[in-house]
Amino acid sequence: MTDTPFDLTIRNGRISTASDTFHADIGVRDGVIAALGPGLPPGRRDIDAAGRWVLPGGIDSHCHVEQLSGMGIMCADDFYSATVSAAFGGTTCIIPFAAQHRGDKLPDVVADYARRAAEKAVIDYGFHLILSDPTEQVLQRDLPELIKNGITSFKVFMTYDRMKLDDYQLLDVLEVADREGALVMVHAENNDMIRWVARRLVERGMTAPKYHAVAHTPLAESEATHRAVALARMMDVPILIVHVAGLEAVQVVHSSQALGLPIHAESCPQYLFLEAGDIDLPGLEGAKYCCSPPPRDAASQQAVWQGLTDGTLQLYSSDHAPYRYDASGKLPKGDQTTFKDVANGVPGLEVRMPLLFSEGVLAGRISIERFVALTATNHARTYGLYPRKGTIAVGADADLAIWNPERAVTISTRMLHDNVGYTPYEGKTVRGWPEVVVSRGRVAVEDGELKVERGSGRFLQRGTPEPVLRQRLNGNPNALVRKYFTNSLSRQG
Ligand code: DUC
Ligand code: ZN
Ligand code: ZN
Repeated sequence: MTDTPFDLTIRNGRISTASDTFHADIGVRDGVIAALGPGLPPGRRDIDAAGRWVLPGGIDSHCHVEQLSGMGIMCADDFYSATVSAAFGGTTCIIPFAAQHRGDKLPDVVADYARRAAEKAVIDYGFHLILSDPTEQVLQRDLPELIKNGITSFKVFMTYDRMKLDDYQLLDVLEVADREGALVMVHAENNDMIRWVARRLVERGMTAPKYHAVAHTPLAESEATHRAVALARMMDVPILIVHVAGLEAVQVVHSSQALGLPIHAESCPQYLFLEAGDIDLPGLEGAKYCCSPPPRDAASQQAVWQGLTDGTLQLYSSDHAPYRYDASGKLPKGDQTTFKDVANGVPGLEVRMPLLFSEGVLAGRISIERFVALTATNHARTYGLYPRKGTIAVGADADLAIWNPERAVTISTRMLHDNVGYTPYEGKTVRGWPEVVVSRGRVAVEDGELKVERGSGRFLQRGTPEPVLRQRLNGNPNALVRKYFTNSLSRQG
């Protein structure tokens, strides 16, 4: 078999991309898809995918790994456990955050995350920034430099006392993103509405985890979403609203898009499969389900399904924010922990794709092509990785997941590979599972075993996000800020 042109051939699979489904073989050489078609010659390694669906490996563009939260709590997953867990769930690329806390020097923050990821990651990864301290140094020197080095997106918070930017700072950040060619991701919740309600709840002894969902009222989300849209509109720059949870927030995004505004949005499994009622458990158990925004009600779940189906929401990410149900994470004050102290976030890296495959595709809510778009292709396009990642095409990285659509799996903490110690989806049975996962041509997961080495994942320098490129073509030269303060939409990125 020494004269074979391929290191790996995957034959007889049913392949889906974001636009097409067809039967073909895939020939892989040097980590890249080298051929696609019927009857390819055998590879040094041959995988028969008859009866299986061969899909692009997932890209999870919103997850928190080895990151200190705004409250100073370290995530339970490091770059090894997080990337192993991702791979077992069919994800071959992640974009977690390098998080700046106030006073941190941005280049040092990035260097620190880069070093830890390079030592441990088993699949490819990029970074977004989290900006909490947009000083002149950050805005004028650090961000332009980091964007040139392939970190072309950053998240900003409208809530959390220690992370939030005020509207003036948000405008500064949007201006830099526009000038330098980056995409701003917005956590849209009104800090003062949440603080005001939370304080009164605590004063009245209503401290159980379920009150987290009361304090984080859907109005705080929809108000901030609306304000973020207005700020982006004034600056005429695209933004991406992350983790959209509530019906009204979906409506704000939808109506902005109907006006032709470049508003992009993401949602997550917890807003499809959990409800606020899940937080209402005895004792502090509900802390396991506390995330921000919190899961809402059936009408909001339905709105999120609709948004994912009709294109209002382009991305489906895990927002994996892993905290153990103990003093290291969810319960920093033991049995005295109030909902205000609980570390915000739920795990989901490994089950993100199986949940949507089962409840979206096999249950008939979305097509397989839409599944691919929502879990892989749109992430690559949105964050400057396309067409290297996120599709099955000659020349693309061979990042693939071979799904058995017949296999039923009952989700349990025991079978997962993260370090969280619980899953919000314990006991839920899904149909369909990614049995073989290929990362840059290397079989990463097979027969329930990890086949790749710690530290073998690679950092991805990302290009200019497509929303930014589109805005340069379609932006409004008469938008207030463009008309008076900038000359052109066609800047270098
Ligand atoms: N926002 C996130 O994106 N993840 C976890 C917590 C939060 O507030
Ligand atoms: Zn957030
Ligand atoms: Zn998050």
